[in-house]
Amino acid sequence: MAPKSADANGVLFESDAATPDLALPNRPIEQADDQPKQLVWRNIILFAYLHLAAIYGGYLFLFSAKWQTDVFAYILYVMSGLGITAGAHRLWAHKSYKAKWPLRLILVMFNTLAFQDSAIDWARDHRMHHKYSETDADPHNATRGFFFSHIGWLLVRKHPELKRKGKGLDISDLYADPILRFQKKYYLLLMSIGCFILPTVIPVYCWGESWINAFFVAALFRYAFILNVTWLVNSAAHKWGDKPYDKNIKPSENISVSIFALGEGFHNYHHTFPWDYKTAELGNNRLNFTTNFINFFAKIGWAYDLKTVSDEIVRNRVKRTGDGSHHLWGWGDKDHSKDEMDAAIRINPKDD
Ligand code: ST9
Ligand code: ZN
Ligand code: ZN
Repeated sequence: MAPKSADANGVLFESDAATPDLALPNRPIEQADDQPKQLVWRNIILFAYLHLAAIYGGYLFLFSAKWQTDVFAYILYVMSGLGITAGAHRLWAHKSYKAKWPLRLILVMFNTLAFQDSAIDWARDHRMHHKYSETDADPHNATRGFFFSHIGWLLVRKHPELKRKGKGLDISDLYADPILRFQKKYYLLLMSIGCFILPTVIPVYCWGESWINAFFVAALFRYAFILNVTWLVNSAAHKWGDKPYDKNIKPSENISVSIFALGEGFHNYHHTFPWDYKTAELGNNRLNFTTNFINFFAKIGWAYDLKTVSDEIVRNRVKRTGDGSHHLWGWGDKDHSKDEMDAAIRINPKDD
């Protein structure tokens, strides 16, 4: 197996791997040059407004909105979150499973509520993030610091290296899907309706909420909250946590991020084996809501061809490149879940 692109800094699909435990032949590098940042004032002003409005929305969420509005905002958070995790991320960016058109339609609608740009653009940036991870061609290169990888990358022009290497990226599979083409073509209209208009109008007309509460809670607070949770995967989960699978990269296992990100914080595993539809190795999927969602649709046949990685390959990789924190290598380790311990076969057990 030879890597598709000689300068790749991370595997994207299984076919990129070149070692028996599915890594690249070369050790990843970290790189960030001091390219002057070209500020994009439109984005700076809009994001500053959004965050101030979201603080007000958070206050109204706690002290003023009707309970139905709060529940509605939570439901929108889960729906739009799944549009990112199960849709843009695991299905479209990584092709880690396939979905029949009704599921793709549901996911594209959920995805539009999230307003993180069209799924085609999201997946294109994300493929660059894996393939050229922690280099100038990575849109939110974490070696440029927490702020840059969190939100800063959306406030400046992209690095020329990204645009140059991006020309070689194959996204023909994304453009082949008419549902994705439709979303991209009418994105501005569909996103305005899904992310701002419906979330404001529904609470007002369905349970008599005030316009102010509906707009600031269900639209702006909910939107800013999901954005920040998503960005935490790029910032916090590229900085803090164990590296049981590959200690040579920044992405880490971050359970706190995972809880809010519907199962997407197990980022050291994910960057090691990005085509695994679970994005984690957990035996039980309690912290992986997205995996349970995909499993449900697999049961009814709408999701199929789910890719995962064998225990043997994971074990070999953990031994060769892990930082020693993998829970399978020690009984009673802090990460050893009670369920796993209960499920273990123990001969002549005695706890002392
Ligand atoms: C947002 C996205 O927030 C967040 C994504 C986060 C990803 C997280 C991943 C973590 C894992 C998953 C976990 C999920 C957890 C979810 C939990 C949920 C509960 N390849 O972009 P342009 C070329 S969006 C190849 O304009 P500028 C291309 O030729 C927020 N080529 O660059 C392109 O032309 P075209 C809302 C590429 O001018 C041209 O360059 N949205 C690539 O430098 C120009 O591209 C916003 O705020 C590529 N990747 O502007 C909008 N990229 O497109 C933010 C570019 O015609 N964006 N090219 O083919 C912008 O305003 C601008 O993109 C910019 C850069 C100012 C940042
Ligand atoms: Zn990452
Ligand atoms: Zn990914």
